[in-house]
Amino acid sequence: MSGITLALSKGRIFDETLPLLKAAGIVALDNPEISRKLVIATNRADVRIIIVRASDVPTYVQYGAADLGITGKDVLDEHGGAGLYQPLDLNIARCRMVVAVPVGFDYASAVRQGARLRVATKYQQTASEHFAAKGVHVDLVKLYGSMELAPLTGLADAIVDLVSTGNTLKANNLQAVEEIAPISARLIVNQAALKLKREVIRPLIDALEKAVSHG
Ligand code: PRT
Ligand code: MG
Repeated sequence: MSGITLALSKGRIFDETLPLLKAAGIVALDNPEISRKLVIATNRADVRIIIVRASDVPTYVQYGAADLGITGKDVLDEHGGAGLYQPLDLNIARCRMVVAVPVGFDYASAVRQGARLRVATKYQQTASEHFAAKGVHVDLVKLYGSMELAPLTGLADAIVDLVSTGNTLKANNLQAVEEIAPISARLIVNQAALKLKREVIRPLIDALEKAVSHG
């Protein structure tokens, strides 16, 4: 089969990817928010889109169930990136990975004193690498969402989470005290697919690269 499959997640990744695809000549024929379809045809007979959970995008591409995918750097770092070619920073869905604590909690002094901190996060890999590099001892509590609630309920002293406007932190009386990394969405490609379907995939990568730099 010479056709290609692109894995996307619903919501901001899908919404912010559409203009880039359009600039590359690809138009989705359905909106997954409305149609509930998980396989979406495009104006090109040889390109289809599948809709998967954001954190599952690297897995689909790793195993070749999708040839390409678009996923946040946050998700990619947790996955590890095995078997994935990462040719492009798409510069969309931008935000920051931060450490946040309740307003009034003196994080810097807790760190200086060598306190052991309880940190709630969905991003265990990112968080453990960050605190290990700083030499801070932490107990990580794995959560799947609404990390902002953890310090308010006594579940944790701090969180590691994504921030864009900062409104969610503010509304929950939290503040960012450390930036771990800037985050944006990346194009990922299955390495075997790149070799086997190079004549379709390479021009698509090039067109997306143009769309990013001219957008
Ligand atoms: O929501 P779901 O559990 O289905 O999956 P998901 O959260 O993994 O997917 P989605 O669609 O919410 O996020 C997809 C990708 O968008 C993430 O992997 C990030 O790379 C990127 N992105 C960009 C963000 C944000 N900005 C963002 N602000 N992902 C999440 N947020 C959340 C953040 O976790 C926090 O709860 O928005 C809240 C903070 O936003 P502000 O504007 O109040 O600061
Ligand atoms: Mg979300």
